Amino acid sequence: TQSHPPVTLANCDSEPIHIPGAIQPLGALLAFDADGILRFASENAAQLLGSQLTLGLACAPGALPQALAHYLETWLRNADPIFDPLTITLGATTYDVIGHRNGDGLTIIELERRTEDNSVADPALIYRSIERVRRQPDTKSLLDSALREVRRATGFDRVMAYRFHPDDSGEIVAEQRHDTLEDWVGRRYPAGDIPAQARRLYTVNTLRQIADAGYQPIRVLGAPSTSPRPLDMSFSSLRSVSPVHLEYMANMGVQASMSLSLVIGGQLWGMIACHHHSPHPIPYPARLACEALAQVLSAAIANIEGNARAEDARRNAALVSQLAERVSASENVPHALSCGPQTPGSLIPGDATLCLWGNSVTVFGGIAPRGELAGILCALDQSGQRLVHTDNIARDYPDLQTDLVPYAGLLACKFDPMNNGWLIWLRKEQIETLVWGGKPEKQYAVGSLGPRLTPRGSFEAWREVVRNTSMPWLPAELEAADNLRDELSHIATSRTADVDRART
Ligand code: BLA
Repeated sequence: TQSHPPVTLANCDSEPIHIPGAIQPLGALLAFDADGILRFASENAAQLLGSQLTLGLACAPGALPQALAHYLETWLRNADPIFDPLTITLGATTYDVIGHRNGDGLTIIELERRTEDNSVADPALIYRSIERVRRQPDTKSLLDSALREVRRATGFDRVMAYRFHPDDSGEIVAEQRHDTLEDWVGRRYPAGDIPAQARRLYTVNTLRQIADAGYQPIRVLGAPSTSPRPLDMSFSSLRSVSPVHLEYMANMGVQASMSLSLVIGGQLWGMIACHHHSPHPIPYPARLACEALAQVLSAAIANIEGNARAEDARRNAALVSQLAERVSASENVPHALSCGPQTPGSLIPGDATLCLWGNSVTVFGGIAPRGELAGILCALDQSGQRLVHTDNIARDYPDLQTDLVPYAGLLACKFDPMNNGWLIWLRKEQIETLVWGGKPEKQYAVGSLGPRLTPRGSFEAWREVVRNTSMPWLPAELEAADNLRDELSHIATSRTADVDRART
């Protein structure tokens, strides 16, 4: 019997999708080295060009159409990584000539058959689309507007905004769709649906299409050489896609897709993902228009989110210094914190906010937990962290669960060790219903590629009720707590020093 290596998520993450050795049959591919030697060609290239091509040699004079030969000659010599656009006509067919240099310094030239030519790529229309998107005031309307424009330019059945969560799972946050299709907004998909190497590639190559998921790949052959290195197709438009992903599309009932990356601060923030239920090639100029739109959209989201973060940080800083002033003007720390309209509870939203000072407990808002606060904090102090926080007490501090009833989330910090001074914020359970696009468990199977994780067979909505968790403590909230702790502990330290000086 044959023994298979254990199936792990690594099977999925390690598929080398940048070197598939094949293209989608929408055209042909040629790759030349710096000396103009043809190193790789798709099996259909000679036939498409109607000429003889020999791997390992420069193209014979006349082997390439004149415009293409000229293009090749120009770009072999030009170091500019952004090649000019070109279209050529061979017989009755128009091709977009799409050139780039790959990571190994090879010049890759792809000829992509131009399907029907609509006028979406009219510069005036592109400008109008971009202008419509750019004027939206918030992320939601930006996304809605961009999806409308992408759908108008491409005619896809469904155009979705897919946003990544911190754990790399994703959620459909907006969509434009054909009337007959189900509403998918709010559906979640596990991280493994877009494995790590694909997310990495999509961060740098921001546009891809699968014109017909039922295609027969065309092999890309390499010149015989002493060190055969596969062709790096990371930035190729015709790159043949992962068979696992094609299986996924088939399971979803999707025949064609296109996706555009939304990259913010070098990170994949999300994608615009498009579906069609029949083959649906998008002409190259229309894809470029969509890509320009996605870049404007990413910049606009970055701007809005950056402004919101800066505004929150300003508000929090003002509040922290106001609280610190009150505390430094008073001997009674808990009273100083609670005596104004603004308390530590105003800094971070929660269901209860408390201060422990010596043995006294002050409640700024809400009700104290069931157990004795000093004992709870003493147990938390063992961790030695500056900030203790969890959105799932039952999971992270099971021994404290009954003492902390009725709360599920806790954020605590010690600001004065001499006086056992603590601040603590508490949040109640927030029962969350996640609607997954299919049950998110991995299925193990031995397929044609050996043992691996296969995509889900069913994409029927599957509900998971998440218990015992509170709203998460956001990075900005943790920072606000840390800033307040910092100010209060400075005050406490200088008071201790004053007391020490008075004694000596
Ligand atoms: C790629 N997975 C993708 C892509 C999307 C998704 C959008 C980009 C390619 C494209 O544009 O079609 C995921 N598509 C989705 C999701 C929705 C959608 C979440 O429409 C929701 C509506 N996928 C799996 C498993 C594996 C896997 C288990 O589910 C691996 C074992 C792999 N997905 C996988 C791979 C790619 C991919 C390898 C890269 C495809 C490529 O670019 O070659």
